[in-house]
Amino acid sequence: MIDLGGIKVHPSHLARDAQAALLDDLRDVIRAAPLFQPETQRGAKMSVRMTSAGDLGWISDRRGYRYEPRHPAGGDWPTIPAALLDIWRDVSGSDVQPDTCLVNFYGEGARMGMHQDRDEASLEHPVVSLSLGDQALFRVGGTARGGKTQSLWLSSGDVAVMGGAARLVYHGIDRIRFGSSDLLPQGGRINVTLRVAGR
Ligand code: MD3
Ligand code: FE
Repeated sequence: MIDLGGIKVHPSHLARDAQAALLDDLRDVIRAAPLFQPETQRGAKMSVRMTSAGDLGWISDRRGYRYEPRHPAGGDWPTIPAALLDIWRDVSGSDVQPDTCLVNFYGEGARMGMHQDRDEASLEHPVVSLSLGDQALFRVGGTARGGKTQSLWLSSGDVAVMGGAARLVYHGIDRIRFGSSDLLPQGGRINVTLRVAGR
């Protein structure tokens, strides 16, 4: 386990066969709730495509960021795959179940700027992240914008847990190494985050 400013990273938590099985589960999620490119309040499209599973899903549009009980095209979000709930049970240290699973897809050139995650109703629950596919350069700072940062390449099968003081650190994805993994036949990266958003 690697400690990156309070973020606990478990390298290769998932073996290749478990990664492939989860990818199949996520294909079912994406079939039921297609990926969309969220728009920021200022009207710019994010480069990452997203969808969600669970009782709530994260969306962003001209009205702002928030969790919603339905996909922007209408319809409930699909249920969170059981294999992801197993990972949450194994690493989160929380007895509350996650009610949302955000699926981020990074194609060639996609990135995510530095931000804090604070749209959840209570911020005492941890966030658990799983990386699948191409490697990504993850950057983490402190709880104030603009301070010192540390970087780490995240690889397919890595799991990270953001709890306690690390829950509110600034973080982002600077770039991916497109084509560095053969898990996704067309290349790209999927990151899934499990959260308690509604309580
Ligand atoms: C630190 N996702 O979905 S995962 C996000 O790889 C997000 O797609 C990135 O940032 C990705 O919000 C980074 C690692 C991560 C996820 C959530 C965090 C780090 C975090 C929440 C709080 C602090
Ligand atoms: Fe985040």
